[in-house]
Parts: sequence; structure tokens; C-alpha cells
Amino acid sequence: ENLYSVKMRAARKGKHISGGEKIVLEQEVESVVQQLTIRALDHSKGRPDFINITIQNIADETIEYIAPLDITTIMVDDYIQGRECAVKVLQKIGLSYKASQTILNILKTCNPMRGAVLLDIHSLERIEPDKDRGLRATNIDWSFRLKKDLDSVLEKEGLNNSHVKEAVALASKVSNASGIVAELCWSDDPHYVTGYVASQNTGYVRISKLKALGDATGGRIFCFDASKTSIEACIEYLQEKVTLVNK
Ligand code: PML
Repeated sequence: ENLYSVKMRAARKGKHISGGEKIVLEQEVESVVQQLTIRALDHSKGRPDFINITIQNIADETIEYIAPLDITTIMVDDYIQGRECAVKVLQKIGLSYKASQTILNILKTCNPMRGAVLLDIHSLERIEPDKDRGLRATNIDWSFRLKKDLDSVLEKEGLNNSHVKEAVALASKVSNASGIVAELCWSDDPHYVTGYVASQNTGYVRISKLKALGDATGGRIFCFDASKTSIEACIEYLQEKVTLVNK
């Protein structure tokens, strides 16, 4: 199979606005470039003055296939309740109450970045090498062979939107990285208030409201346990390994 990675990022005055990535067959490259261009030009998050699209061929033998995390959804009345719920799920994963609160507070206050915060769960320090850019988990998508099936499965569950699809693929890779014990995420899209906590032991736990409508803060926190592996190995896996998720 001839596969290509297509990546888009859009910025204004050097600040991240939006991004996206797909791994597709050669014949899909053109339409995916168009789709990602439309997303980049969506002005709801501000008009970009810079759009970068890269197209790169991927060697078959470098690809890793993984299973997706199971998805559950918790409905909450408002984001206050949602955030309490997120702290509980983080504690269930094994993080202390203090660590869980710290994780939540960082996401509440961090500026939208291209990448994620990498947080050491023992020192509670941010350890991503580039604090402005964050750590980008990239080279991830659903396996093209099964995409149609996936759409019908997600549709039945009322989950067939690009936020969910992209987030589940990414969280499945992130939770598979050695050293990562949990992830907390909500979107920086002001119109999208659902977020999640993910880990190998809980799966992908969606929480219906994690922020107020209109709030443009959001992003991802990857929680790292340094006793398990080196930071370098973890970062290398998250950024470089080409991972396709199979349903
Ligand atoms: C994003 O698209 O920016 C992140 C969305 C995370 C939640 C997706 C969901 O499960 O609804």
C-alpha cells in the first residue's frame, strides 16, 4: 500500500490556531488536503496568516497497528461537575488527589499550544522540552482499511464527529506509550465543551462538559511516570512512530 501522512497547521502572528493530520492512501491525498485547508480557513478560532501543509510518504514496514481504547461517556450537568468527575477518574487511575488537581489547574490556565504538556507525576513539574510549542503526539490515524466500518460503529453510538474520531485515535496511541499513565484533554475550540480522561486501565472516558461554552482555552496533559521509562524514549515514540488504529 502506498500511504501518505498529510499534516496541517495554521497560525496567526506566530500563535497556533488549528492543526490536523491524516494518514491516507495516495488517491485520497488530494481530497484530504482540501478538507484540512477548509479546517485551517475556518475563522471561528481566528483568521490564520500562515498555513502549512506537508505531505510525506510512509514506508509500510515502519507502521505499528494498535487497538482503540474503549469509549464510555459520562453525562454531567455543567463543567464544574465535569471537572470534579475528571479528578475522580484521574484518582481511579492511581494519581494522588494533589496530582489530579494540579493536572486540572494546568489545563485550565495554559495557552493553546500545538502540542501537549508533559507532566512528571512525582515532581508535578512540566517536562516537555519546548514549553511554547508543547509535545506533539503525531503520526497517528485510523487504519484506512477499516474507516468505513468505524464510521458506522461510531454513528450508532452518536459519536461520528471529527473531534471524537481524532481524539480517540490520538489517545489510543498516547496511552500505549510506555511511561504515560493518563491523559486529560478538552478542546481549545470555543464551541466544543466535551473532553476526556484516558488511560489503558479506564479506556477513553468522555465527560460531556469540561469547560464553559465560548471558552477558548484547552489542550492536553500527558501524565508521565519517570520510573517506567526515559523521557526521550517516550517522546520519540509519541512523535515519530507511525501508528494506525484498527477497530
Ligand atoms: C479536540 O478536538 O480539540 C479535542 C476533543 C476532545 C473530546 C472529543 C470527544 O470525545 O468528544
